[in-house]
Amino acid sequence: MKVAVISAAIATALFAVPSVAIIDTFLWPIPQSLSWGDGKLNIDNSFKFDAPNVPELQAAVARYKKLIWKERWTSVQVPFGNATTQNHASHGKLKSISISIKDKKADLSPDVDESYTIDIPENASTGTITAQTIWGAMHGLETFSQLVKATSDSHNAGLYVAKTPVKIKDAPKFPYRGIMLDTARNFYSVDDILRTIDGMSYNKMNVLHWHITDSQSFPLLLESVPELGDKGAYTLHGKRLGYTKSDVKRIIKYARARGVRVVPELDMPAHTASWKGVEGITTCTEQFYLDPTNDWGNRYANEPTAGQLNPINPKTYEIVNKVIDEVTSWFDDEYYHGGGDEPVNHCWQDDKGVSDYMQKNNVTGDDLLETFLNKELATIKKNKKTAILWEDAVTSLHLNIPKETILQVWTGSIKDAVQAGHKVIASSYNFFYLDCRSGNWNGNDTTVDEQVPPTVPQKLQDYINNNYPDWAGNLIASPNFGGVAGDWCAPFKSWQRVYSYDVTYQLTKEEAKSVLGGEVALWSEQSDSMTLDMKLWPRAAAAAEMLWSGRYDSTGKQRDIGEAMPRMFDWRYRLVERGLRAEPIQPLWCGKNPHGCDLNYPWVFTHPNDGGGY
Ligand SMILES: *[C@@H]1O[C@H](CO)[C@@H](O)[C@H](O)[C@H]1NC(C)=O
Ligand SMILES: *[C@@H]1O[C@H](CO)[C@@H](O)[C@H](O)[C@H]1NC(C)=O
Ligand SMILES: *[C@@H]1O[C@H](CO)[C@@H](O)[C@H](O)[C@H]1NC(C)=O
Ligand SMILES: CC(=O)N[C@H]1CO[C@H](CO)[C@@H](O)[C@@H]1O
Repeated sequence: MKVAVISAAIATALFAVPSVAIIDTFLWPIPQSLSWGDGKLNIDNSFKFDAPNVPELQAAVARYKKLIWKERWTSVQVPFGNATTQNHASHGKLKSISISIKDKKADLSPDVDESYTIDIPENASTGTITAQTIWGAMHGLETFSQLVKATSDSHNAGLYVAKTPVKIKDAPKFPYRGIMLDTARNFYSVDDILRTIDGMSYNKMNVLHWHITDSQSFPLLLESVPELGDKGAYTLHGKRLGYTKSDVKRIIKYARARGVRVVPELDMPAHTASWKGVEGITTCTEQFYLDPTNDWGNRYANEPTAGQLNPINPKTYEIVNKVIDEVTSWFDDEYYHGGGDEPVNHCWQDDKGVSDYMQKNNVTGDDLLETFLNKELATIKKNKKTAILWEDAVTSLHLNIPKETILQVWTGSIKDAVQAGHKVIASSYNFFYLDCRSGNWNGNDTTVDEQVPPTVPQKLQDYINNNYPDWAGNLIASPNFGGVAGDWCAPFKSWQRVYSYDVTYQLTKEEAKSVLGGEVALWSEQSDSMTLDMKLWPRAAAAAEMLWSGRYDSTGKQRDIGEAMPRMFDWRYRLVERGLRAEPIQPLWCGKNPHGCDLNYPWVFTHPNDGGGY
């Protein structure tokens, strides 16, 4: 028996030394510590999980039992490594996995223990999964499902566990591993959301941040203020696109059963034009979002249409309180997202009542925002929730906001937010915005209308020619003429870009403790049911590994995108097999020719057994 110890940590070093077994099992996200041999242990037809009788765990066990027999996975990524150390058949068959849990009652909370271990001896009829909580055991079940493969791709092929003995010890690097869905610009059906939750659980992601409402629509059909959904939800082909209380309950229950928490956001006080169901609580209501000068500084809103909650109208707070009371009663998670981003002062100044008030009381728009947010935060607190806000109020406006508020950082610096005393969720648009580079949603965008590249001004060309002759040839204007097509956050964030996000970059050890994790965001101006899976997967999976396994392994070494590549390649096909329309990330040829598509010569791994091509 040969045993290769592969914590992804030392993988590169190990792959370079002789007699390392074939790399033929691709796990995602990679466990913190993993050792395996080269045995091949068949799974008995009567295989079962023995698990404590906790309903959520029993349901998970039933799900995974079904999944492994249905999936019958054979890797798409061709194995590579040392062909002289072939896997060998183990003795006997695996008849069961016995699951033991320390604390069967632990609830799915923000600080729940999600660790687990897997132990499958070489010739054993029983393997084990141990975990502190059922939520950790669910992650163990997922990893186990990834270890299981089919002997061939025929419909009734037998199953086996590759590379026994397998020993895994795993726990997340960050407790908060999220996806944000925006259901207001365009709508996603309940099924879309449930399917997204499936994908999250496969990737060990645990928070669905549901940005439910925005200026364009208010799809939440609340019972305390029904006018909001009645007037604010879209209708399409005669059907109202809204979520009832029972839809919401169904989503939360489905998510919980898969170890995923659901955190709601009703963005305010900006992004609220859709609150038109209650008259008089918004200012600059339904104006065109720009003023006639097209000057961005004079805009009424960042996106159509304009409308922002009126911060001096008592009725506004009456409605806001009712809404928060009801929403917090539907969503049982400890966290509640209060929005708070992109306030536009012009929208308030445009209102006579508000501008008179500002003058009389000598207060600015920022002061009004501070007052509004503090009232909102008090209502969230009264409902016993921990509030999250977009960072803007603190990092760019320096408002006085309680330190207990978690900040979601999308444009500013994580360090600033941490140093201001807040816990942080990392969502930099430069790494984690999955909607970027879809072109412009503005109609009438004529900026792209250029038939030839713009020329470099002669003066500049001369200067470069004279002073930097080496560069002279590069000075033909960008091949990307026509610009970025109005897309503020282009380019597209490739899976490698997402993967490379180091959320504790330049933080001290102490500061790093304030980073709870991160969240990829899919804003939906140009996404709906038709594109959802493709925009999320597999890129959200890249974030999932960074957040679960860490950008650095336990030895402090930065994880290698080249090492992740074959695993990501195979994982994408596996997500497709599991029902997610994940986007391809390479030609199929690349997975069939391991490392044959790498950017650098020579290939990272020698490949005497690359399996040969097509
Ligand atoms: C493969 O393993 C054999 C036998 O252990 C060893 O002699 C050989 O050097 C290895 N080759 C590579 C490329 O690692
Ligand atoms: C497992 O079984 C195989 C095949 O019978 C044998 O070669 C190997 O030595 C066994 N390993 C252990 C740990 O018993
Ligand atoms: C208005 O407030 C500003 C900033 O707080 C202050 O500097 C200024 O003196 C105030 N003006 C009046 C008339 O109170
Ligand atoms: C129909 C319309 O509004 N067309 C305008 C689009 O924008 C360009 C300038 O960018 C105007 O010249 C068009 O009149």
